[in-house]
Amino acid sequence: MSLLEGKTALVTGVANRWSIATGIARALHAHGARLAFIYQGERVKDEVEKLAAELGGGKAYACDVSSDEALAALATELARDYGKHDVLVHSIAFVNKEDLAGKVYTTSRGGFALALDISAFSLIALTNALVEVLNDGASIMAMTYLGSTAIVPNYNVAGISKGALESIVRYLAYDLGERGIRVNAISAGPISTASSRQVKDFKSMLIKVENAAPLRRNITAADVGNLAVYLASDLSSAITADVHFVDAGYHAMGMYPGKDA
Ligand code: 0WD
Repeated sequence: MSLLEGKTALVTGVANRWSIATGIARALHAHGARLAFIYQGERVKDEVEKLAAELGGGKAYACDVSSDEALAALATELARDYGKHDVLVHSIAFVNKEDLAGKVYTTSRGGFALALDISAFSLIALTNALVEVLNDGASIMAMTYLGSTAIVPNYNVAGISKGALESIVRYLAYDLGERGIRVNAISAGPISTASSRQVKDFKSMLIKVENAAPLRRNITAADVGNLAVYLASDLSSAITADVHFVDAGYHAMGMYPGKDA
């Protein structure tokens, strides 16, 4: 029997076929999960609907996570079309491009609020909207990055929002633990996507990882998908409130030998 047979998963954050959420959706589908998707707006609707059709014919709902009305409508639609869900994948972030370069202290009040709202608070908002749609024993996972706890030049307010997101993961794990619902973060190494390419000098991050990580390689969205399957499955039934790295071991390095590291 497949690891995720009989489980239903809501996947957020698919923008196109390079999105990390696309890799996660493919892996969840391959292991037997039934999928539902949200998309932010018309710009990405076609891509998401195409992927949904390819991966089992699940539904795709328009939902901007900055809108409480849209989240409430989503909860109603999911309950109507699917009943309960077992997995929630949060793979959403947004930061103004001008805040992904230079000095953190130049971040505007508005840019900070926007980054934290979309990239961190949205996990609270999604959970609150969907709490009755989730089965007891469900698994929630959120995408994060090393820039939450370590300085990654240019990642800036994105890193600050990931710090908040990881803290939210721990508090939600406590809130929902009495229902057996687990909440974890996946800390992925850099992957070239529409979002990550907004970070100044992003390509140099890929070169550094390849040179310095214990596995001497970068990771793919499929690597993230494999970890997501484990976190979605009953194999991780006692695992919650933690940050799980899928970064070829880069986070464990304290000193980087070699001129390109
Ligand atoms: O190196 C990387 N790519 C890493 C990404 C390393 C480690 C973590 N992450 C995280 C990101 O911070 C994010 O949380 O993984 C998550 C997914 O990022 P991604 O796959 O790199 O980026 P992308 O393909 O752009 O998907 C993010 C999507 C948005 O894409 P666009 O390009 O359209 O902005 O998040 C969605 C949107 O589809 N999104 C929203 N969805 C609903 N409501 C909203 C919103 N308000 N804003 C963004």
